[in-house]
Amino acid sequence: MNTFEKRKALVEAEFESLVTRPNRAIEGNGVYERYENPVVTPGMIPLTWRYDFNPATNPYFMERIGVNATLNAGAMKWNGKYLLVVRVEGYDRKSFFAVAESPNGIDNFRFWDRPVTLPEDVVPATNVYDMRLTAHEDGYIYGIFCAERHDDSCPGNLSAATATAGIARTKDLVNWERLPDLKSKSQQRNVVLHPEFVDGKYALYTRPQDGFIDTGSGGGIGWALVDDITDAVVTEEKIVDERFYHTIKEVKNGEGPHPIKTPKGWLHLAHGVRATADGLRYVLYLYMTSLEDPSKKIASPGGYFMAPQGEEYLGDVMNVLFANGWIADEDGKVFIYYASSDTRMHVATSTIDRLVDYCLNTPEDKLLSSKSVETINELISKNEKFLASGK
Ligand code: M1P
Repeated sequence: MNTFEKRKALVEAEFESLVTRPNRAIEGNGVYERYENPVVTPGMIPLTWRYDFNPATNPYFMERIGVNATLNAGAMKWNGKYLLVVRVEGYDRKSFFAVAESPNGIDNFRFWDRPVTLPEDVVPATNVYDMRLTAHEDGYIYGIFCAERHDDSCPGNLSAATATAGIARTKDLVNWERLPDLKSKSQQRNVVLHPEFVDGKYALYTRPQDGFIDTGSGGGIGWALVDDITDAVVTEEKIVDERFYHTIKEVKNGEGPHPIKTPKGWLHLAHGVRATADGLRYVLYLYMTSLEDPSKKIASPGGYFMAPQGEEYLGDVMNVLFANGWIADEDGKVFIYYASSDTRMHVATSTIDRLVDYCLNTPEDKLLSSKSVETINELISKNEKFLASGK
């Protein structure tokens, strides 16, 4: 065997063993189970996207196009399969979207033949990422994502950028129609389309921010009603889930995937960010809003729901969990897809019942250490009474 054949055989065998590696649940805290292996990694990107298979033009069977990270995936069930619309980031730092499909939601994810070809808006975006998928009751599947461009009002500053919500829609996840980017008085990232009309309008979870990174005066996760999704304009924005001093979401927060409708309210997954001496820390948290008014918060469990653990701490941007995709099955099982440290995708599983129980029975953050002690003492007293009763 020559070099080309030897390397090709080796690379193909490694790829196949990675893609078909079975995954196993790890017992957790009762709220959810993590899994042993990540579900999508750069090594699972199809070899035909990365290698030139012609020995005449690639005699060493070298990788020609590298993928740095597979992260922040939108998710949905489609024709009985679990689909992720993964943010794939090349060695060139450009992100794009690609669909990966699994028969069971926990392993055997394989990418479709080609990445998503997304039409541009009038002004092309330098980078696109973090798509939230919504199968809306109007019959379309929407993908809302961040469209990033250089901020040309700062010509001397190569790092000045703007974040806008890009909007595209599809009926088959292959052919995408690009709609104009969301118009809003502030920059926007983490914009998510609610799956139902509200008062006959499209409803968006927003994240107003003063700058590209800084949310500044943008008080948290917002809510805006839009008349026409083909020319979406935010006129009024109210804050649904606000930020607070000395909490997991002191610096910023953002809606994850669109909320899941449950008999007790809309169940939301979001990320919260706080500053540490070592940089920003991103964790996941849950909250619930009312079925009658999805912009009205009815449950706010204190603290984080999931935070980085073990190898999840390590990656391009350390100490980050970020989720913009989850799938609720008909039997109530929930697949939570999250990325760790902007590098790879994982899954955790739970059920709607357990997540709602978590939201309704986890004490709220009462914003003072003394109140946290009071809350713990209440649980201890309740337990002492119950255990003494001998039941
Ligand atoms: O690096 C962590 C995350 O930072 C941004 O999220 P946010 O706008 O909430 O700060 C995004 O760039 C996201 O893609 C990234 O994972």
